[in-house]
Parts: sequence; C-alpha cells; structure tokens
Amino acid sequence: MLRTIRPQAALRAATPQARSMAKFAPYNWEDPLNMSSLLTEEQQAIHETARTYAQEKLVPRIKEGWRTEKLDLNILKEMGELGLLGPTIQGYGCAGTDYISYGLIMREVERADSGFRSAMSVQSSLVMTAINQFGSEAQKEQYLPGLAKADILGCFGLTEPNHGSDPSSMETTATKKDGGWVINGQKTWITNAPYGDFFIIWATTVENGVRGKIRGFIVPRDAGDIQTPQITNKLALRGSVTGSVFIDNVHIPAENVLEKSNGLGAPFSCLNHARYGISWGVMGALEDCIDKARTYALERHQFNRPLASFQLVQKKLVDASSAATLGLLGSLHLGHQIDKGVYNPEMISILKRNNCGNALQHSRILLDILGGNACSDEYGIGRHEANLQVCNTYEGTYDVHTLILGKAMTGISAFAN
Ligand code: TGC
Ligand code: FAD
Repeated sequence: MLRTIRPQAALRAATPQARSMAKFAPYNWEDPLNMSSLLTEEQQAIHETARTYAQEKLVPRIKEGWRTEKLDLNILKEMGELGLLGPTIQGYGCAGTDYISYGLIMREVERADSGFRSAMSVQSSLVMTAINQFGSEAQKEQYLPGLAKADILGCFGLTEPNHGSDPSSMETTATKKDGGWVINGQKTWITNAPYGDFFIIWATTVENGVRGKIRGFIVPRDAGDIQTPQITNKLALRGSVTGSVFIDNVHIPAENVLEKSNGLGAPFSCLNHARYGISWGVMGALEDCIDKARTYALERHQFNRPLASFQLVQKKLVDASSAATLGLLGSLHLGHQIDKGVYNPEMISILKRNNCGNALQHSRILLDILGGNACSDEYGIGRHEANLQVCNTYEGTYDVHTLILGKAMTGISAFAN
C-alpha cells in the first residue's frame, strides 16, 4: 500500500530557509551547487594548500614548460614536500588522506595544467599504488618514502607500440632465468620515461618456454640495456615529458617482481586510482577554461557591448559551468563510495569517461570565445583543450570506457573475439 507523505514530517526535515523560498543563498558561479559545503574542514584545508601551491608555483612555470617540452623536476620535489604524492597511502612517509582530498589535489594541479597532473599521477597514483598494493614489504620500505618525496622517480610501462587499448596481447616478456628474470620488450608513450630512475614494467611471464600471467617488475634504469628516448614535438601535454622504453635482455633479480601481481587485474587496479584522479583533474582544467573565457567575454567588446552580453556566448559559459559542477559532484560522490569501500571499477569508468568527454567538448566550445586570440598560447584555453584530447585518450579511451560500461550493462563483452 502507498504511504501518504505527511506535510508536518516534510516541513520538519526542511531548513527555515528552504521553507521560505523567498530567501535564497547567493549564486556563486565558481561553485554553483555549493560543493564546498560538502567538504570537511580537513578536506577544505588540503584543497586550499593544493590550490595556493598550484596558482603560486605552477601557473608561472606553464609557458616555459609548454614551449620547451621540459618538466622542471623541482616541481615533483615541491609536491613531495607538501605531502601531495601518494596522498592516500598510510605510512611510508605518505599523508594518508581520504580519496576526496586526493581528488581535490588533482583538480587544483590540473587547473594549472594537465601535464603537471600527469607527471604527478604517474609517480603518485600508478607507481606508488603498484608498489603499495602489489609489492613486498621490503619493496614498500625501499621505494615508497623516496617516491613520496620525489627523491626517486618511477614510471608505469603498460602501453606498447602495437598494444594500447588491448594490453592483454602485450609482447614484452619476462623469462625466468638463473633465479631471476630477463626482460625484453618495448613500451611507448610512457610519462616521465626520460627522467625515470626505475620502471614498473608489465610483462608476460615465460617459464620453461610456457607463457604465463602478466606480472609487474621493478626495472632499475641501471640494470642493463635500457633506452628511454623522449617523444618530442608533441601537440599536447607539452609540459609533461613522455618517452619510449626499450629493454633489451635486462636481467633483474627475483625480488624485483611485484609479488602480489598475477594477471591484468594488477595494472588495472592501479589504473582505477589514476582514472578516479583524472575525473577530478579534468574538471579543474575545465574550470580554468570557464574562468578564462568568462573574464575575456566580460572585457572584450564587439558591437559596442561586452561579448558576455550576447546570448550565444552566455550559453557556452553556462553549458560548460553546468558540466563542470555536475561532474565534480559526481566525482565527490564516487570519492565517498571509495572511502567507504563500496565502489566498483565501472563507477570509475562512468566518471572518467563523462568528465574527460565533457571537459574536452566544452573547452573546445569555450575556445571560440577567444576569436583570433584562440591561436595564441598566451590565453590558456587552447592549451587545456589540446591536453584534454590526451586525457580523453590515456588510461582507457572514451570509447573503451563506453565498452567497459556496455559490458557491465548487457553482460556481453564487445572486446572478446
Ligand atoms: P578483461 O578480461 O576485461 O580483464 C582482465 C582481468 O583484469 C580484471 N580487470 C580489472 N581489475 C581491477 N580493476 C579494473 N578496472 C579491471 N578491469 C579488468 C578482470 O577482472 C580480469 O581479471 P581475471 O582475474 O579474470 O584475469 O580484459 P580485456 O583484455 O578484455 O580488457 C579490456 C579492456 C579494454 C577493459 C582493458 O584492456 C582496458 O582497460 N584497456 C585500456 C588500457 C589502458 O587504460 N591503458 C592505460 C595505460 S597507462 C596510462 O595511460 C597512463 S597515462 C598517465 C598519465 O600521464 O596521467
Ligand atoms: P589504440 O588502442 O590503437 O586505439 C586507437 C583508437 O581505436 C581509439 O579511438 C580507441 O578508442 C579505438 N579502439 C581501440 N579498440 C577498440 C574497440 N575494441 N572498440 C572500439 N574502438 C576501439 N601508457 C602507459 O602505459 N604509461 C604511461 O605513462 C602513459 N602515458 C601517456 C602519455 C601520453 C601523453 C599519451 C598520449 C599516452 C600515454 N600512455 C601511457 C598511453 C595511453 O594509455 C594509450 O595511448 C591509450 O591507452 C590508447 O592506446 P593506443 O594509443 O595504442 O590507441
């Protein structure tokens, strides 16, 4: 039987302001749905630290990094000093924050530039997570404190020249020999590769000539013949350094295997962390595009009026702002689910896909507001837009996440042969 809602109960639940709809809270275009009210004091403090750092220290370094395709490695050290690297890890010199704080950090770093967030994601979300989740206690003690301070830099090598979306077909091998492993293979599009002190290399194991599971291996740069040429003349993420990793018959000891990694689920578990972080980060980049486009539209006059007075311009701003605020609330909700331990990878796919797709689409539309100045690298929106094309691609393309979700909805894998 349907229960009637009693008016008294509904009234009791509402605040005095809500009962009197005549009194509204002021509209804040920078936080339209008042998300900040949902953050704890500690989350707000971490957010403020990350925002101040990014605006004061990262923003002034963007142009140089973008034009020269170099990453100032002091940046990772500074992030380490502030406790921004591996923030959710408990112990080993890490901050031990919740997942919402981690998301807020990514949002603020990427508000400056996706390249900085990328350099950070790899060190923090991929490499540190791989060791923390799949490494031995000895590996954690040996690597995590140094990674947290960026005294050492790690890279995450999953993608190969012939296998990006389908890493299960990878050609890199780890062959059991003389009590250790011999690694052979090529990885490409590897963030931070030219700077890496070591590489987490995902390889198919081969024992007695039989191919086994994919496992993770810690491969130090000085372990043998390892070449890491930089991929130059990129059209995007120019502030982050990307390279290939060529490994030729490099012998590593048995203790360098990530002992708990046993199958593709291991690298994908690391990707869960990073994809969640990207869902926040790209919203930060979009917020910066909105801010820059709004300022420009208010200052620039055509037909004796500010651009911001034209309905078509307002629609562009409002569409982008709505996408950003809803995307952030989605990531916040997901962060709560992760903190409570009641999430699944598909939830992460929804937010990675939705937020990257929207950030890319709306940054492209906002770019139009700059007119001819969209062509200059002084204005920032074009830089974000170029970066967001990559964010929509790495860590699972938009379409790959579509198919992950399609499989979850229908029970039918579109990947299977
Ligand atoms: P499939 O059969 O679906 O799965 C294989 C095994 O993995 C498990 N698994 C997961 N486990 C944890 N979390 C997830 N998200 C997982 N997804 C899958 C799965 O349960 C299974 O386990 P088991 O025990 O049964 O073996 O594998 P498939 O080969 O059919 O995979 C299909 C697909 C497309 C989903 C997958 O291959 C995929 O996600 N492709 C995208 C590749 C990707 O994201 N690459 C990222 C490279 S790293 C990077 O881009 C860093 S950029 C960093 C920066 O600069 O910010
Ligand atoms: P492909 O897999 O060849 O895909 C090409 C196109 O085909 C895409 O549009 C894709 O959606 C589509 N496609 C593929 N399969 C299907 C299908 N089944 N159904 C429908 N469409 C499909 N990787 C790392 O391992 N570590 C890193 O640190 C790293 N950093 C990166 C940094 C940058 C700047 C870039 C650009 C990439 C980085 N990557 C890294 C690689 C990245 O993860 C891959 O580029 C990405 O996974 C896509 O793989 P791919 O480039 O081989 O494209």
